Amino acid sequence: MQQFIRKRQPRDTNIEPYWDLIKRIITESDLVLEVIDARLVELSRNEELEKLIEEIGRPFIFVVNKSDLVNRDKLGEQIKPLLGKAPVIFVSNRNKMSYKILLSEIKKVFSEFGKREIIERKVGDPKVKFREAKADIVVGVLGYPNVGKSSIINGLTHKKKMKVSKKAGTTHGIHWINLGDDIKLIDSPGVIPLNRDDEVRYGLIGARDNESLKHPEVVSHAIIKLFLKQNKRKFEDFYEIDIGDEEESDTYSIIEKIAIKRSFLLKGGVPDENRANTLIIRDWQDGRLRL
Ligand SMILES: Nc1nc2c(ncn2[C@@H]2O[C@H](COP(=O)(O)OP(=O)(O)OP(=O)(O)O)[C@@H](O)[C@H]2O)c(=O)[nH]1
Ligand SMILES: [Mg+2]
Repeated sequence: MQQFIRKRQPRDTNIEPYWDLIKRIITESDLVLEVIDARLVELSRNEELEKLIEEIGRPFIFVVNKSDLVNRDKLGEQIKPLLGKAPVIFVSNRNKMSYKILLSEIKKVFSEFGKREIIERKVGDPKVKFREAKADIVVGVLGYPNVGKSSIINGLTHKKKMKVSKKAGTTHGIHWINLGDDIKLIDSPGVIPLNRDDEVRYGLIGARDNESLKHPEVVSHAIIKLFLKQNKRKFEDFYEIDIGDEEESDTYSIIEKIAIKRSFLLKGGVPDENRANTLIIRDWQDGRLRL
């Protein structure tokens, strides 16, 4: 029996505390911002998180970040599944106005049920542990790693309060940040559990960079597929290649073309696909390659 207990799957021990942390942040919050990557609306939202927010009984807003990296027309189509569940606000760190719109949406949510009511509800809620949380309106910011949670907090407060970087896992622990006199924001590490084997999601969101991906080629193929489906022309222009009338699934020959175009060649003139894969992932994750 003892042995059986010791043999517990490592996944169990990793995932459960993550959900505990998320639950705690939601419970402390009066409103939750679910931050999503505009390029990958479906992949970067988490319906389990939304269910939990609803169960705990808090309103939330979909904050579709990095919207500068996506063509506006395409975005309208992508966010359709979100409509009707919660308000959807587009933001970008290239557009300061977008944070003002987000702030007015946050205030609108509160004006609907009033600050007093929030405070009364919290004082009576034994699960809300922080005294400061009881006295303020608290907005929890949640989302996958690297979607831009800390950037949004900096944008809302007009200050570089939180460290931002292109490396996933920048924020550690919970941080309380003042926004004006009566709103507190909670920045969180991107701890929404991902399936460990879900390399594509990790890679596309940028939650794992090229060096830490086990199979970068799978991710670069997924990026190409995304463009073949949504904006083939943009991909062709970016890499100055002609994909032609080839089968949509023939991502290998596309990678080969990129390698040749960039003169990524191995001995004997063989295209260096690995180098091309790395290039595509970096261009995508750093936001140079846009949908
Ligand atoms: N193009 C573009 N890049 C953005 C935007 N917002 C954030 N980024 C970039 O995305 C990367 C991640 O941003 P962070 O704010 O650190 O993301 P996070 O969700 O706090 O990440 P973790 O703390 O690691 O979970 C950084 O390189 C930012 O510069 C945006 O609106 N547009
Ligand atoms: Mg962060």
